[in-house]
Amino acid sequence: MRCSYQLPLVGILLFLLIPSQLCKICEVSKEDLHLNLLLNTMINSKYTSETQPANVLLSLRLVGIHDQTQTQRLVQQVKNNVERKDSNLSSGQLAVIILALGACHSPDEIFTYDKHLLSHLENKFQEELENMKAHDGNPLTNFYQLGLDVLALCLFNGSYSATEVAEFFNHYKKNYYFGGQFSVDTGAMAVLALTCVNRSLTNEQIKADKNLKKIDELISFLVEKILSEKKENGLIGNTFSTGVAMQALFVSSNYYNESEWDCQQTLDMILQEISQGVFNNPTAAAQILPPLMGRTYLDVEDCPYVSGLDTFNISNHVPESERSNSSSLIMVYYSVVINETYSINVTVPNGSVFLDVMKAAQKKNETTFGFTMEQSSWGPYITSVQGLYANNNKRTFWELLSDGKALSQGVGSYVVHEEENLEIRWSTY
Ligand code: B12
Ligand SMILES: *[C@@H]1O[C@H](CO)[C@@H](O)[C@H](O)[C@H]1NC(C)=O
Ligand SMILES: *[C@@H]1O[C@H](CO)[C@@H](O)[C@H](O)[C@H]1NC(C)=O
Ligand SMILES: *[C@@H]1O[C@H](CO)[C@@H](O)[C@H](O)[C@H]1NC(C)=O
Ligand SMILES: *[C@@H]1O[C@H](CO)[C@@H](O)[C@H](O)[C@H]1NC(C)=O
Ligand SMILES: *[C@@H]1O[C@H](CO)[C@@H](O)[C@H](O)[C@H]1NC(C)=O
Ligand SMILES: *[C@@H]1O[C@H](CO)[C@@H](O)[C@H](O)[C@H]1NC(C)=O
Ligand SMILES: *[C@@H]1O[C@H](CO)[C@@H](O)[C@H](O)[C@H]1NC(C)=O
Ligand SMILES: *[C@@H]1O[C@H](CO)[C@@H](O)[C@H](O)[C@H]1NC(C)=O
Ligand SMILES: *[C@@H]1O[C@H](CO)[C@@H](O)[C@H](O)[C@H]1NC(C)=O
Ligand SMILES: *[C@@H]1O[C@H](CO)[C@@H](O)[C@H](O)[C@H]1NC(C)=O
Repeated sequence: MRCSYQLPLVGILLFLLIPSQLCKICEVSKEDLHLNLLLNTMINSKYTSETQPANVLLSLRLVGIHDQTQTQRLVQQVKNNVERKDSNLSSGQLAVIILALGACHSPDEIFTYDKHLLSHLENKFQEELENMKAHDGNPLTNFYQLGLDVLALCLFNGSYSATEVAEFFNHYKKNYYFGGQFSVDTGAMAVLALTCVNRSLTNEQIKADKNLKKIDELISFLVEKILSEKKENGLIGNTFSTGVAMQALFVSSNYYNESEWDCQQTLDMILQEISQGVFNNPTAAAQILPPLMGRTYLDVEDCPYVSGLDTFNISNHVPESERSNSSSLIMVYYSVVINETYSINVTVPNGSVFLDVMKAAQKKNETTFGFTMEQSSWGPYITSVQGLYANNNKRTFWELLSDGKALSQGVGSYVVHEEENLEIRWSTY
């Protein structure tokens, strides 16, 4: 059971009556210095993709940190992007934008785009479902984005069919898995979306709704899966899925026993990772901040005012990734694996990232090592190598590995080591 500070007075009185051990408070105080690090990354990073400012805006608003200058800057960037990219936005990108513009906006601020953007999202969500019917259950994007879609439609009163949601989220369970491995991020986003749908169905008092039962069972299944991905050290899935997993567990506490999750341990582990600079990407930082402060994406209409940005000690330096500045060179092995393996040895400055290795190889042989990429909220994403493109309808992608093990970071962040065996492999998920 989660106690939240935003409860009305009655809630606070109840809280005082409940024996304290029943109430798992798992959040950091706003004086915690880790927050400075996250905020610095969120605010001072140079954004390289459309969805980064939207993720940052959503995060700041949810946790109740307000700063007029920053908010205006972010809102403007988000709106510019919508206008520029409009029809090219994926469903989930549009959903994040709607969440960001709509969450906790002040009463004097008109949420101008609401109707237009929502109907746009309704269409995009339908296109995802159509694609699933036509392509063996594969959405245009992925189930994480379908979760975001339903969440935004549900929270802002867009129209969607609860029957379709119950049906599709249940029937095509393969979408919760990548390469046989349960995707915690995906399952947790679905729990948030389904919980919203559950609440609105329950509010509308369609108690006998058969969808409720299906949704209830599905949440239960997903929560169990998420908890089964809990690691010894407290992380759930990996470092980057833990935030959204925490959110899912906050809102679904009547689906598991208190003894099944030590929230404090998870929190401590995350704080340790923050100190080590692991959350140095604005999207990563934006995703972890709300759960650290006990907030979830379902709280968009229930916004506290915590403080202004000026109470935090944020430098105005662009956070630098800790790249070694030495002029020493290192040699790494690099292979492109399709049906055949194409190998090369390349020499790069110490401190280089995977992408630098790919560029060096490409320079040596464009035909064999040529590649394309797209900017995304997590940095550069590899879309093709040797002209062979990843395809969501076929569930194909370019997988990154080191010494045969899949990496948990992308080409723009992963720092390579001397004599490391790097590989980019044509795979299915
Ligand atoms: C779906 C998904 C995938 C799909 C993407 C294709 C598809 N069908 O959509 C698949 C399974 C192919 C995939 C691959 C990879 N992924 Co992935 N993926 C996700 C997931 C669950 C959702 C992404 C999404 O749609 N976001 C919402 C939309 C609105 O934002 P977006 O920026 O427009 O989304 C795009 C990018 O996120 C991009 N993308 C997906 N994964 C990754 C990873 C990196 C490093 C980058 C730069 C981009 C990227 O695909 C999205 C659709 O176009 C996220 C979880 C999360 N918390 O975001 C993990 C996540 C982003 N992936 C991750 C990783 C590590 C990878 C891989 C590097 C794994 C590997 N060893 O090969 C590869 C990417 C390699 C490459 N080619 O560059 C990590 C990134 C962590 C980090 N610090 O960088 C995450 C956070 C999962 C995790 N918890 O570890 N992924
Ligand atoms: C949409 O994307 C396509 C291909 O990626 C590009 O050619 C086109 O210019 C884009 N349109 C807009 C409005 O950005
Ligand atoms: C959605 O509808 C509910 C009930 O009709 C209402 O309480 C809520 O304020 C609405 N939310 C938005 C964002 O319009
Ligand atoms: C979902 O709905 C069921 C039945 O109305 C209810 O028992 C359950 O508590 C709800 N779950 C959440 C997370 O709201
Ligand atoms: C919680 O534990 C009790 C007894 O230990 C058990 O009966 C119950 O099924 C458990 N609930 C869940 C959701 O696991
Ligand atoms: C703010 O942080 C910097 C280092 O990041 C430190 O040197 C400085 O003392 C801090 N100031 C306050 C008021 O805490
Ligand atoms: C590369 O840099 C790291 C520290 O950044 C150092 O530990 C390592 O010894 C360096 N390797 C070489 C070969 O210079
Ligand atoms: C890093 O290298 C740049 C240029 O090569 C130099 O200007 C800078 O002073 C170096 N920084 C450190 C900390 O060595
Ligand atoms: C890999 O080899 C198989 C069997 O020879 C073939 O069917 C397939 O098209 C090849 N894949 C690629 C990407 O070349
Ligand atoms: C790369 O270097 C290793 C050891 O230095 C050598 O065994 C291997 O044959 C080289 N590979 C290529 C493709 O040059
Ligand atoms: C690139 O590699 C291919 C074999 O993978 C080879 O046939 C070709 O000659 C190479 N080109 C150059 C410029 O080295």
